[in-house]
Amino acid sequence: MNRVMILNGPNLNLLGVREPHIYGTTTLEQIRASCEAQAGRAGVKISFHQSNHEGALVDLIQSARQDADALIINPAGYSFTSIAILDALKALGKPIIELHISNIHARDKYHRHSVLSQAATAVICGLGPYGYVAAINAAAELITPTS
Ligand code: CA2
Repeated sequence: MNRVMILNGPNLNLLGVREPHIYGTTTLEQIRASCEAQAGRAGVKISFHQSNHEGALVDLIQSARQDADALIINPAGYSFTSIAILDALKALGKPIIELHISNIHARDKYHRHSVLSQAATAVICGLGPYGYVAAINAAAELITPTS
């Protein structure tokens, strides 16, 4: 079965708890549950992670070279700063979907330009928690194209 690693960056453990006007009321645990359900429908196996630490995210991206067939990453605040995560993504050699819950292009100037998008196969933003469901379908399609 194809394997999709889902990575969540700093502060996403606070989803549903703080700033619901921006990030909504859905918790990361609820998102994990919807990812598990969608993985079953899409016929892929997922691993789901969250870390507040840049190096831990780099380690997980490196492990995806052996442990995954595609990567979905919501890099959160590291989207706008992390050359270390960019380098790890560039070395992955597998489909990468960069995901944001909010529409980063409609945000303030600090949240508009992701330095990681150049390494992504595709970028999904602004769909809310449904973006994770869409990203799992897209990852399955990128691993095994149906058309
Ligand atoms: O929309 C997204 O998914 C973001 O990646 C979330 C990041 C933000 O820096 C990006 O611009 C867009 C921030 C995640 C912080 O999550 C929080 C959740 C609740 C309360 C506080 C922060």
